Amino acid sequence: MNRNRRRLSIDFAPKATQDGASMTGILEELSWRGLVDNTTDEEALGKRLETPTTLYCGFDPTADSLHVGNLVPLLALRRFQLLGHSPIALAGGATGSIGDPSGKSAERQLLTRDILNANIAKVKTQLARLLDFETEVNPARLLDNADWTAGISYLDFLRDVGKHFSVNMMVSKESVRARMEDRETGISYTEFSYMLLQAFDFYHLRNEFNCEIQIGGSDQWGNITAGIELSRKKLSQTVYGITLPLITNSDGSKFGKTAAGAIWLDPNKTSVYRFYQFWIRTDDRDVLRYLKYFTFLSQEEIADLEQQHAEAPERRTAQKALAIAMTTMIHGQEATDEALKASQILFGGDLQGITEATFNDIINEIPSVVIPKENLENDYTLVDLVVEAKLCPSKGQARKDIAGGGINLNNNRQQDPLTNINSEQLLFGRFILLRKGKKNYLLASFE
Ligand code: 545
Repeated sequence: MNRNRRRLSIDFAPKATQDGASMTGILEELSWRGLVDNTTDEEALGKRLETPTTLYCGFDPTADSLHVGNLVPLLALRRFQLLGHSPIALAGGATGSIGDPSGKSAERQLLTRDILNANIAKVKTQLARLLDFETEVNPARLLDNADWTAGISYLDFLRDVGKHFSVNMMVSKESVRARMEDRETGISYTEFSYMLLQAFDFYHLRNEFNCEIQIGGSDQWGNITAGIELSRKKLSQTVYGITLPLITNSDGSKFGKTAAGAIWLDPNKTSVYRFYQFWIRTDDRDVLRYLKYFTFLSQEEIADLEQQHAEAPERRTAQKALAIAMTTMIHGQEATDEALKASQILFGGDLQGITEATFNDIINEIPSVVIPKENLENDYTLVDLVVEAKLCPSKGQARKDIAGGGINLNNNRQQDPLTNINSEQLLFGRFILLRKGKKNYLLASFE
């Protein structure tokens, strides 16, 4: 865990004390951030939260990485931890082998054992990175429900768990009802049974770890309340549920998805540069909401950004604060610095020190031309290049533009039309970034 500890990029607040005053507040904290969708028995829950408790949220390894949407409940676990509660991140080694029908309009494809195992390993690493496992009073735990489910026989499960559920109640749950109404797709017996597994987890965690609260997105309400029922029936214990809102963009599109697909936390799936760009491009109407949902900036800091945003939205101060906070949180300071630097490149910034991978992301956004590499062997000049790249219509015009200082090569201004172009100017052995005027970028790719 030591390695993970070092990767945490915000400091955890001083340890919470046992006195009520510093312990209240998580519900207020979540509320002002707009993070409470629904709770069971709010009054009793508020009371219970006056002293430290244990809570959990589950993540099924249905993919090999978490995406930005999954961050909301994961960061909520951390918000609880910062206020003195003990979070459990649960990786669904068992439930992931079935697949939650909640919010899904069609039956899932079962994953193979191999894929599942690979996914579990990766998801566990990501879960571990965002919580504090070292703090003394209320360290986080990472559990896998395969550890307590895999060994139970089918008969025992039906006798000890299934018997407590009425099918009548199960079919009335939103996740099942929606699929029953769509007779064409329907729902398999396997997915129908999913809520029993999640309910059993909550019961088990209550019993073994004194876990009293489960949180999740609003799609998890049915599964969470099933666990509350089971704990009441089998243990005569009261446990609670809190759901968080599912995030939607103001333009009605789905949060966290771009034309190129989901925004993943794994930098091999979504580069740090693209991750940074995703947050920078947040709509003006959404940015304050997202600062509250996702960052650990204080109420005052966000109020300050709100004011700056209202005064001069075109400066995108709020978007920048959001992008920096999120990229630093997930990828660390160094990678964020590179992403920031890379983001300046199409605004004339320095190319020094940019990695090839980042450069590849950037050039995706601009037009390019392919030029035969052999050209470089003969006395190839800047004039030849800008004409061949069709940045200027004729050699005469090219000479004029260059002499006038309007042409940049790899973001360096050129003034000599006869500048020799050779392999030394190539970035990553094949590229030259050309710019005419302030904004007209073009990539020359030598092949
Ligand atoms: C399993 C066993 C439990 C408790 C919970 C679960 C998982 C739960 C579920 N959750 C979703 C999920 O998505 C895939 C993660 C990618 C690796 O399916 N039945 O596992 C999402 N969850 C986070 C939020 C969610 C939910 O992880 O709750 O609402 C999305 O924001 O869809 O004992």
